[in-house]
Amino acid sequence: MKAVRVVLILGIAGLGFAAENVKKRAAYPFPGVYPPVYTVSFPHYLSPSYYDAEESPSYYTPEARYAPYPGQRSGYYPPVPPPTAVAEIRSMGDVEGSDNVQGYIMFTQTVNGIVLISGNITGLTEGHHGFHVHELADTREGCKSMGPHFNPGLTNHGGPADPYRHVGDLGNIVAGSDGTAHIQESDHLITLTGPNTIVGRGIVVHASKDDFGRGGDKESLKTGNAGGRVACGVIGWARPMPPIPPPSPEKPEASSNN
Ligand SMILES: [Cu+2]
Ligand SMILES: [Zn+2]
Repeated sequence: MKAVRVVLILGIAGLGFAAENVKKRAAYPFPGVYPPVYTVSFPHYLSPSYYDAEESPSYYTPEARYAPYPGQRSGYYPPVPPPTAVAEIRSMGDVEGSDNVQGYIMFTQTVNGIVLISGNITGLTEGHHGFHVHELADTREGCKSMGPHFNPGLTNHGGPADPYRHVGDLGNIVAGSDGTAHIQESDHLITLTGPNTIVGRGIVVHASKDDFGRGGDKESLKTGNAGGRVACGVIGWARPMPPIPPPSPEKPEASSNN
């Protein structure tokens, strides 16, 4: 009787493990395409400094509680900082003559899921440069160890506005005659939270213009023929930037008097 009970308990435990594995497989349909990161949580909520008004004044002033993030309606929102990431862009010597390429790129995820991308990259040649999130943050052999474009959906390469594209396809950045690209854009497909997060992956600036998969050859559907990797950076968590002030300085006390 005792033996039967032990077998039963082991059997139930075994079923539990099996169910756990099935769940992981179901949530992650393409094992091997990217590293097995099953849960990625936004760590700022866990950090005491984000709940300390001295350390992080912008989120805990009364004004901040009523300051909507871009795309929000006005009204009360809990003072939660937006997920924010940063990548320090540096040349890794993959392409000759690119040693001076450098800059920072900030990513801020808004409440409607749009990610704002901003920053400046200097030291570029004038013109268009392909700009992508790549699968890995590995720089052991320079930018080329960052692997292919981040592509959890196993699609062809495309432009940022295309319905089918790699998640990492952010298009081109454009450097002026001074070699500086000013980046101020948004993207609907990359995210900082959830299974398709770009945090912990790499961002690459290429030597040539990305043709958005319209080059008519095989390479175009993989890389957009964007050429060598002039610079790259690791995308990691950053301290959130102060919220954007609301369009009108209305406060709840003022509106309750009406
Ligand atoms: Cu790329
Ligand atoms: Zn791509």
